[in-house]
Amino acid sequence: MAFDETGKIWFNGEFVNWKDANIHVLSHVIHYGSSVFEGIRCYNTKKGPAVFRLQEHVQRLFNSGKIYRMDIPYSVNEICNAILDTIRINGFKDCYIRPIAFRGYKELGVYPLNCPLETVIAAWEWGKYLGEDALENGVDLGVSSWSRMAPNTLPNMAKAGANYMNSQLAKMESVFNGFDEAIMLDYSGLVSEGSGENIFLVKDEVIYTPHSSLSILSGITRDSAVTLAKDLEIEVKEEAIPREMLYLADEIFLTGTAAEITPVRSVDKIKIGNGKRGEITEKLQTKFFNIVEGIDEDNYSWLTFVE
Ligand code: PPE
Repeated sequence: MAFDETGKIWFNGEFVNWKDANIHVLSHVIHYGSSVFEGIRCYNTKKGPAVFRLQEHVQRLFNSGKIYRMDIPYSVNEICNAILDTIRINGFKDCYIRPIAFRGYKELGVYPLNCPLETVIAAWEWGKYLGEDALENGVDLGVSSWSRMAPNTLPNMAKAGANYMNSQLAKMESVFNGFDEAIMLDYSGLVSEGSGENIFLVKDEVIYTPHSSLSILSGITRDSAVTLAKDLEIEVKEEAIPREMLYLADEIFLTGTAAEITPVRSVDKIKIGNGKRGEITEKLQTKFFNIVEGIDEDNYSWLTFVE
């Protein structure tokens, strides 16, 4: 989907025109992938636009920065407010927000600390991540031949730009093989996550998802799905999941800010359950969308209203 280039982007504390939000080709980030970022959604609820779990996303941005010794020169609150300002100035109701902090232009060489740290917030309207009918009919997954980064290589808990080179390899492979999305295993062969989503499976009414030491990003939608499931009195187990457990699941779904809660209908061309969106998946989806659309009460204070 092409960008609408008429909007404004927050660039180190000032709003600039979309087309003026540029950096030099010798910026550190371009050569070495030195960035940390977030993806956040704003929903047009019945009571006006509201950002989903704003504080948690911004806190994760700072956590990612901390891992890479990036001192973001703003407070969490300042970035939260800048995000709300970015939505307001662009007049968005429904949008995807991309805050990013990166090492800028000064010198090259792996050692990054002499380069300035730049902070940017952009927003645009981003529809359904895995296609229009994915939320209803589900997607087809392929287990990737690329593993997720091993624990002592790149930290999976940081949402860093460089991690997405791994994601791109897996995503391209899956698309060339005719799948919608890739699922990656960790270095030891256990189920980890998608190129841009966490994964859940349902077996005999119990929900399973890989625990945090299985090379996953600790997804905020993942946390939301766990919370909603527990409230619906469905048992949730965070544990190690062998690949073959995917094939035997009654239901599988993916979670992510962009992907929201997306059902999975097959893995490696093996039909999951009856090949349609499962009952528990649908229950969680309905609850999730009812909250972000402002139909159900936001009992968890997940929404920050833009007005
Ligand atoms: N794992 C990965 C690797 C990942 O990129 C995401 C989000 C998640 C899990 C889910 O995290 P959360 O959004 O907090 O529930 N991926 C973001 C980027 C997608 C993109 O293509 O860019 C997103 O969904 O915003």
